[in-house]
Amino acid sequence: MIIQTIDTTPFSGQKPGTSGLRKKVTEFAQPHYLANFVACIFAAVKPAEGFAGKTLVLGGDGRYFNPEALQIILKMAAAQGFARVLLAQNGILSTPAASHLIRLNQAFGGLVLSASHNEGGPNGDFGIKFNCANGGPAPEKITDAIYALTTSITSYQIMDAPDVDPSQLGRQFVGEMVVEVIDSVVDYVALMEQLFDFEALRGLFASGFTMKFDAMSAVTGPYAHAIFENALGAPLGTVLNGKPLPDFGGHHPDPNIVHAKALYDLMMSEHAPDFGAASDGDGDRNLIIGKGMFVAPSDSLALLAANATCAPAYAKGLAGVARSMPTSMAVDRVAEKLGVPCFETPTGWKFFGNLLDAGQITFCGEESAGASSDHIREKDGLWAVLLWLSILAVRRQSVRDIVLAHWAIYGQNYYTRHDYEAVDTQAANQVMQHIESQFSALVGQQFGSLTVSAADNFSYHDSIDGSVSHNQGLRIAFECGSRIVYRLSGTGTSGATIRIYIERFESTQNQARHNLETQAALADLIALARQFSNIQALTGRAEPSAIT
Ligand code: G16
Repeated sequence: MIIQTIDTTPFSGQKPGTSGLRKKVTEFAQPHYLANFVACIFAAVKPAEGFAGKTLVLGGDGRYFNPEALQIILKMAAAQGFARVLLAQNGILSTPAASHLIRLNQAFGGLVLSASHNEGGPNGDFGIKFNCANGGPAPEKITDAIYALTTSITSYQIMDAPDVDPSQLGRQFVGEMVVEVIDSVVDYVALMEQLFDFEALRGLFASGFTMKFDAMSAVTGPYAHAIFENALGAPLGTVLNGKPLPDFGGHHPDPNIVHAKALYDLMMSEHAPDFGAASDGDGDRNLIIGKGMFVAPSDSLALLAANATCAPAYAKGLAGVARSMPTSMAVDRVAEKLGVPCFETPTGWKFFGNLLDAGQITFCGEESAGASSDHIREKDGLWAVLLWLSILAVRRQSVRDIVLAHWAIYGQNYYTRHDYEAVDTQAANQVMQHIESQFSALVGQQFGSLTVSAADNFSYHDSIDGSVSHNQGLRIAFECGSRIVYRLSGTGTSGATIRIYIERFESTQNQARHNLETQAALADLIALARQFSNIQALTGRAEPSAIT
């Protein structure tokens, strides 16, 4: 087989965002576009001794352009001298399963082809991210190096070889490189069996407990069938939309109450099962809904931490917890009560990696519907569902009762996120500048019953590797513990998305104010958030595009 050197030119805009590079399929499918980026990844991470003897894990969420991308990457990996690629059968590999496979096989790293919860199909989004040997997303120093290389690349190498058949389990070759096609579900299920008491969970389902899990025609379908219906004995039909489709059946594989509306409506109806859950395109996010009770991701993280000992893997308790900065502070109160540290990191799972590797935290999570533990280095949708089931199996209460009991002990953090999507990038930057320019004037000012106590642009100092990440979101804090946070999304593919996160704390003393309608409970802060940002005048948007 011959290694070809292909001349190319740098493409502008190949800058990795919060989680790898995400662009429209039409952009990725341009000649050399994907290859350029992959070449820059390999160049950025190549060790001095090269890739000889090393293993790469490869797969994705099955979205449009995955099959073509797999073949390109396999031939480029062979040209780079990798010894072996572990390829998920048919390319179907969830992000958490990829993280596990990398760790289990002591691989050099992995490439995951996914744009997560973004829409798929020929006009939808595609994405690619590199995960390191610890199983976690590449840290900023690597993504910065990749970006720098994309601005100067002039050629890449690729093996001139026939395509691999990703449906055939077993060994194939690209040149001298072994391609081992594996069933990625098996190892993941084995890991979940180590963490959770499957016997107890089988008992829960045997007792008549009912559940619906919406796989959203995305990657978790095969994993969910194997775990819930095969291993735990839940009836067939427990898993909805369980077949991964390249266009996710035309739906947006984002597990929130907007895009998983059918599940939400079912859970709010009189036919609701005991428990409802969903996961996203690549299986790292989770949605949890009880009968008549949606559980906000920030609350879910706090509840999982408070009840962690319900699962055997966490019976000894937690070393510490971490949350991304815009995530509500509900988990902070749990950490305080448990007497363990709580870390505040920037948005993006990569920032949890060092804390997990150093054993300083056991659980971490984000408002964007991600939660996980130290079992891997990614967020894990099915893990969150299994931990919830473990809690329900031990406590034998409804989700609603568990949430209400939690608020009675810890108080309640009312929380909402208002997204302004596809805003003109320049206008979005103006909004951020406008907010920041008022910081010194705002501190100490009173607005009705709310007094601003602090305002800053969040910088994160990583205590493990000493790195500092600036510009991670604008925070305005109030004396009563309420907050407004502004951030520009790092995962969108059209224009800019402004996210406004709003939070108010009601203490346990104030039971009368518990369980109010969220938007009503936050109305004064929402009005202030719009006033401080001047968002309507600067962007022309009177209302957000999405409220979650
Ligand atoms: C990715 C990251 C998450 C992060 C989210 C934020 O999620 O993996 O850690 O919270 O992006 O997105 P944004 O920058 O748009 O607010 P995912 O599930 O898309 O990979």
